[in-house]
Amino acid sequence: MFELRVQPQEHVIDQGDDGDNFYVIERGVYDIVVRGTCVGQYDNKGSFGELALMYNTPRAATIIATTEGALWGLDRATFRRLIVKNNYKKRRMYETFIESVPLLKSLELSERMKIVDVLGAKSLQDGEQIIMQGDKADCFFIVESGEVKIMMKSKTKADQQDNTEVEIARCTKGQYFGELALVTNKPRAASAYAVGEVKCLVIDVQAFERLLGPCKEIMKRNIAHYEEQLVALFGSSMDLRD
Ligand code: 1OR
Ligand code: 1OR
Repeated sequence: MFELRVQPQEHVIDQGDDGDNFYVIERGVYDIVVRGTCVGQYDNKGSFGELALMYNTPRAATIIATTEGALWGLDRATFRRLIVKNNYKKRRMYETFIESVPLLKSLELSERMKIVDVLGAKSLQDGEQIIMQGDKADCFFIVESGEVKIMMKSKTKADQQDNTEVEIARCTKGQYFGELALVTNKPRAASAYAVGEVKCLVIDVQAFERLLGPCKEIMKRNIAHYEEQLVALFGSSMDLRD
């Protein structure tokens, strides 16, 4: 990889160009611009520029540095040698599992395979925290194996002594969590912990926006159920909406 320093307003990638490099962010904030509109941002972490190299397509977005920044670049040939081969393995490894995830049923096969291309895997030990209530959100999770416990403190009782975490839900194989903050653009509404050994698939917010649009209606319907249960548990649904 080679290091690249960038200045504010510098275009690292222009939409429509051919793909030359893939970039990993060391530092800096970068706007994601599609047809002149800013649709997202990378804030001091993440990577971009993989799509044109993976699928031999023109650059799908313009990436503009908004601060001084530093990037690590990987040239097209090296990227393809390392990543494309790895993606082939990943597709074979996760194909069956991804086909079994109820949330993703409404997608086309090719769309589900694109999800496989971008997903990361995370292994967790018993009791390990995966999400912390109140944190800023940058990814979405699907349980590959094991069980995840969702715990919540009431925000309206935040300054009271008895505000201990209560278990509100469990997620098992094939279920998802961490969508709420991404859909509502709010901090994490609850915490999540591994129960025993857990494997999760992780999708970053940009890929979530790009690939899971068709599944958002299903997620929103489930969020409506959260609100009903919140009223039953804490006596108000303020916590999710405010
Ligand atoms: P690329 O090689 O096409 C532009 O060059 C890069 O921007 C692209 O790879 C991705 O790494 C990154 N749509 C398209 N590209 C995106 C998006 C995106 N987000 C990041 N990139 N989104 C959908 C917009 C309608 C998601 C926006 C949050
Ligand atoms: P997030 O991004 O806010 C915490 O991070 C995740 O816990 C959240 O997304 C959901 O995926 C998950 N209320 C709020 N979040 C819940 C709930 C929930 N259940 C799971 N999560 N309720 C339980 C409904 C069975 C209602 C509150 C009592």
